[in-house]
Amino acid sequence: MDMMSVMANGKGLKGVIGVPGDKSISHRAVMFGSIAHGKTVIDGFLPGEDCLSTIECFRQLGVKIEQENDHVEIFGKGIKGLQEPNEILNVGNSGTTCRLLLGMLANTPFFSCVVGDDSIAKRPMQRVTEPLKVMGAIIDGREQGCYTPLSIRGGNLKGINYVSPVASAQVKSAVLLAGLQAEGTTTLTEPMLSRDHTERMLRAFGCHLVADGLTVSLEGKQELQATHIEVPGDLSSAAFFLVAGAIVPNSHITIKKVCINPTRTGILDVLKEMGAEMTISNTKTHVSEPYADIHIKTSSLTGIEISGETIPRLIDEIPIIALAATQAKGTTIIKDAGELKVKETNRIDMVVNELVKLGADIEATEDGMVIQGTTNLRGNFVDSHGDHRIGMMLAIASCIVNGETSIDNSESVNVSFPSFFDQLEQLKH
Ligand code: SPQ
Repeated sequence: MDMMSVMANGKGLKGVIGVPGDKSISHRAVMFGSIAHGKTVIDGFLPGEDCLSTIECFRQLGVKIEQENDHVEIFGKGIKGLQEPNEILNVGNSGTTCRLLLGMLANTPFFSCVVGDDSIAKRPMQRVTEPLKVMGAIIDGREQGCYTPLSIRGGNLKGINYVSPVASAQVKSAVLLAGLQAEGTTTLTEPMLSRDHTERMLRAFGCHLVADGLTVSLEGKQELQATHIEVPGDLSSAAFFLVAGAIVPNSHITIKKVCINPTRTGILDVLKEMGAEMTISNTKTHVSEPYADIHIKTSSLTGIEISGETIPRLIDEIPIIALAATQAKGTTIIKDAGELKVKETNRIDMVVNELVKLGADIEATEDGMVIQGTTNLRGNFVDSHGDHRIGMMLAIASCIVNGETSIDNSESVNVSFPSFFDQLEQLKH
């Protein structure tokens, strides 16, 4: 358990940086490359713990994968090239690995067991095991297959017309990946649009699918063909430095090549609405994912309400938005975000508990939080509770507090952003 002590230096954060590759895209590039025919090359891969868990699981399924930093080569032999694993597949802390892997294993005519860490054991898996069972997969596990450890025997699936009760990219992706090899058509409709990296990347691997509003549909028995994926920077990682740039006095930060897929850019809309002075330039597209450079400087922020369809577009950024709200004039209300309770931690409770320790005026509600600004935060002992996004939010908070902040379990940042503390230091000089 690492303890990190951070102090504000009063000089502001300045510089031009890049952030590591997008986590959602990195996972999918490894997974789709593993079931495609031929050699898939990934550049800009995120070598964080979550994506390395995905690589390890597919190696155990018999796929040859070579990885050096952000360069990955995958020698795929199609979905039928996957082999029954000898050992239990361990997804570590990664919900994406767990749920998308289950969707793929629903296709494979062999037996697998999936486990993860203590956090994964608390996250609901029924949201994917239920539709996969309806399609024909044989799944069991703790509490009737709702929680890990899970066992799965796949194969002989039938397409499904599934109306998902949650706006979740992991549910959508698991069902589509199962549908890829099923008999007939698979259609999924979600209540609000979740991130669409699976749809974009499946097309890049040669799959035909139809996306129309909230409904996605594909025919079964499709084979994927290897391709080259360049992963743009992760906006969810950039978000920590964007908020830092806005709230730390005397700051100017430019972040290069950040993914600006519209299903992920809720944070940019919210920062603009709060009054952040931010510009977006050099917009380009690679394998249907748009990316751009984002510049932000110290800004005067105002509280706003964040709710409804915006929530899935910024769900992972709510911890850092809550910190921004402590420095915004007036009230910020975050609603319709009950999904935060089933992330790596209960992120409503964790954000509120830890920010209260720093002196924030913040209250939890049933499906979000209410924050009054502006408050002068003060240093204290805080804890990431093993949640990477809480750890990084607290590290940015420590740049504006009076006094020293000690963050327990700070190593959790390695899940999605191993170079986070080094890059934060770089911006301080
Ligand atoms: O992979 P994991 O652990 O679920 O990661 C998180 C995160 O904060 O990094 C959530 F805890 O991101 C999810 C995100 O919340 C990644 C993801 C994806 O890549 O498909 C989708 C979102 O979850 P959901 O519930 O919409 O499927």
